Amino acid sequence: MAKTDAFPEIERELRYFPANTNELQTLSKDKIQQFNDKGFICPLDVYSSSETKTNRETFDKLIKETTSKGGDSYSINGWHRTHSAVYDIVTDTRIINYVQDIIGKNIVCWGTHYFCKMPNDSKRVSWHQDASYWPLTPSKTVTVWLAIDDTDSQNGAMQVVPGSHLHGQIDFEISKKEEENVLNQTALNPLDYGEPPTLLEMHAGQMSLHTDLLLHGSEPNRSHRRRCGFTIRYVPSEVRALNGWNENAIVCRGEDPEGNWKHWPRPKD
Ligand SMILES: O=C(O)CCC(=O)C(=O)O
Repeated sequence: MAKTDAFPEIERELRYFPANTNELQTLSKDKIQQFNDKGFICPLDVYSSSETKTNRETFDKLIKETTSKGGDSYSINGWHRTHSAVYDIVTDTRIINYVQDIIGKNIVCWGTHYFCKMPNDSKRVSWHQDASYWPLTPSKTVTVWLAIDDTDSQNGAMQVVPGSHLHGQIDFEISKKEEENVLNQTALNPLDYGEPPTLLEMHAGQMSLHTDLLLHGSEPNRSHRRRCGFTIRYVPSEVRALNGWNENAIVCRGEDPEGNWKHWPRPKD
């Protein structure tokens, strides 16, 4: 049965709020226009090749740690609070400069999640809107998807439906088991809501930005190469989190004058 709201008990404002920052740090006006029209920007350069190697080594350590505790390649969720190497990516000035151009100066990171498709991983991420999963209001989260490995059509790069963020909450159903969905929602008729899908191919060290109502997903990894992406969720501090979703935050730049978020310092590891 189609659903329109995963949290009917709380009132959320789910619509697209265009980026309109005055003093741009890094992005051009054209890029901001593209973000407002299409809902994403890709690719953007961040890390050098030696830094990318370090990011990969960090992830290799994290995956060892999680698998030793019974986790898998999708279990590293929210480790920015406990692991300094992850905290350092989340607060990297180059990433925050891009994010500031979209959401302004008071920047809070409330969540992170590595989506790692191992070689020949049969799982997909079905078409979905992020905001649909989150008890946050208003819907102003921007996601950084940082490529830890190269990502392309063969190893299950993320795809987006450009323009779909302008349609508010789109109906979805709870995914069927045979979909092998990493998450649990599947948007209905996704291709009716925008331009034909665009594949976000990137080299390791590059990143994309997408807004939380943009339809996106990814196919299984049909290659012998790993495809790991690190997602970082940022909001302007005025966004409110319900059901305790404000507990794992880092104020990455500026302040949180309303005290909406519980702020964590850099962990000592
Ligand atoms: O990495 C993927 O394939 C999907 C990531 C995703 O769904 C997200 O960033 O919200």
